[in-house]
Amino acid sequence: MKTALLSAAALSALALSACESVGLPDIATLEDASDQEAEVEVDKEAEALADAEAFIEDAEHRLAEMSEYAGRIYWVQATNITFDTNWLAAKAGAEYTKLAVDLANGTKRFEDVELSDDLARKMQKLRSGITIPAPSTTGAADELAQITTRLDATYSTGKFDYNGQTLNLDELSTIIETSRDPEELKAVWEGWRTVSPVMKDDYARMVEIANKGANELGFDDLSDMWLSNYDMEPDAMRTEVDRLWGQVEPLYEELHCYVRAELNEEYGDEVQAASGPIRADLLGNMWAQQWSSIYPLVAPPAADPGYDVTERLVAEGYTPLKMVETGEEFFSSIGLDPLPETFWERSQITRPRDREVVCHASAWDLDNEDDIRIKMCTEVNAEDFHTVHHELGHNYYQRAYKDQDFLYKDGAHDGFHEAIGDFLALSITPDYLKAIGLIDEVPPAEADLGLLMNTALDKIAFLPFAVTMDSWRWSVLDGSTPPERYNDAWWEKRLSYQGITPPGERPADAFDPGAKYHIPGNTPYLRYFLSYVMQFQFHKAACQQAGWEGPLHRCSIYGNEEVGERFNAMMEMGSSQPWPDTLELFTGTREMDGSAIIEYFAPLIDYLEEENEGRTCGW
Ligand code: X8Z
Ligand code: ZN
Repeated sequence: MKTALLSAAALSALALSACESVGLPDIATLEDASDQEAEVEVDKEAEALADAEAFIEDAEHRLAEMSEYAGRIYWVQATNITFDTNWLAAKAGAEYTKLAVDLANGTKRFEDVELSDDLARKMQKLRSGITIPAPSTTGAADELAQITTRLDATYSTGKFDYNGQTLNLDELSTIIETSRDPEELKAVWEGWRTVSPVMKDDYARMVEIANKGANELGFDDLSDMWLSNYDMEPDAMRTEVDRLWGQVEPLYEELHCYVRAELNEEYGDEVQAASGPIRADLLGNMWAQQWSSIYPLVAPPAADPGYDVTERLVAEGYTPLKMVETGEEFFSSIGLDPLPETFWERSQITRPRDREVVCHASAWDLDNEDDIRIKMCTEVNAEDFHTVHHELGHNYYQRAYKDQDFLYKDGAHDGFHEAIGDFLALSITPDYLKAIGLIDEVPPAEADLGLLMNTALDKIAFLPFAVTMDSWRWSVLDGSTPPERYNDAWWEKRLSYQGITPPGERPADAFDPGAKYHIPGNTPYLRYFLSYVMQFQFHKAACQQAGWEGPLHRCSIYGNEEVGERFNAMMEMGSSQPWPDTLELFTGTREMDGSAIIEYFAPLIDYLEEENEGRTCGW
């Protein structure tokens, strides 16, 4: 997700603060000597405060301009990767980093000033909000920007020759999703991972530079800096992640146990043993992060919902454009304004045939007014139908907080941003699909297990994957995993959290983390873990607001403007207040909480526990 924004409100506040500081000395002249000393202090304080206000106003103004300038260059590069657009993106990236680092360093002179909550919050955002900071040493920002651009472009243009054809990631992914031939799966899985060894030295150098940047800004290392963006101390946030993972881990273990047994039945002991970890290439996804593609292999008997969303979309003649229009219609149904005309003119909805692009889906806000867009390589299938809602969620959030000050034009925290669209997509229930004419009949209650299994394969399987991603990255950033251990540490964590293993020994030069977009793309991943917890909290709260009394997985807020209004009120707050306040606004609770997931999947949990009886679970 990228944002590029401009705050017009910034300058008037600057003028006001200058007036106030000019007025104070007159009052001081009327007082006696000791009072005057005190007044000098007060005067200094007031001056420092005015200085801080002016600094923030200026920072917001400059950042807004820079983010629009860099954002438009990034857009051009991401939708047309060439030598020249990479050059431009690296140049703009370096300029942006230099400005952001300058401003972050600029906050240091206000460390001892007693600031209003608002100013302190903005200072903190300036100090900790740079994802990959450079130190202010000459050349560092330029080198860093060249590395990050190269990593991004290497990933996005990655290919593998298979069976005499040169295949890109979409094509390789389709094989992983649909093939049931273990040899083919292994070849394609290993093949995609040939794109990343070349990234490893760049990655290690990037970590080295960015940690220097983090140190300069007063952080122990970059992992601490990333974890400083949650309105609590980094260590408290780490504990929070452990707590949330602890809430859902037992459910994941049941799912793992059940799926392993089904795969053992399908493929036999030679390919998938009945105990120990699961082979990563058998799970229907290039990174084993969402498993719904193997639903047919693990479907509970006699619980068939009677439809397959991919088949239905194809049968009804859906195009990528129609999928996005359908997504927009959902947001409209809860009372949100339609997307602007420019969204349709400027978005990239399908992969262009004639050039290289960054296909990984994203949502953009180019001008902080209305220039919101998505960039996708949409295919007509259930996964992309969900992704369309996910991306639109980012765009609707961006538009909802556009009247906030520049530094507050952001999610309450990054997990909120990821959760908006997914939360709405939880309302893609059979009732909803019938309402939009995609299916003719709503399946009976007996199909619930099938529906829940399908959702769990995506939403529950994802949780330990998300934990793995940033647990690995934090260990790299804090130095506990040095470059020579990058790949081994990756698989140790994959095994420990997910209970999965590669299909064969990994080559000595492998850099498997680099074969997942968010590592070369430097997108922190904790946000998705938090989102996958919170979207169920949002869903439960919304269904309660709607007066829904049935099972949570059958509840849809489609068409509910009352819920939409409360939801929009939460989105409008942006990041202007601590996230617990914003969470409370919509859900009535101040804590992230995994219990809504457990409630949502309760019938499936019973089923899994029964099926797993007598099996030794774990790995
Ligand atoms: O990267 C994304 C979105 C863009 S923010 C498509 N997601 C994660 C991923 O693909 O790994 C959404 C789910 C997790
Ligand atoms: Zn997203």
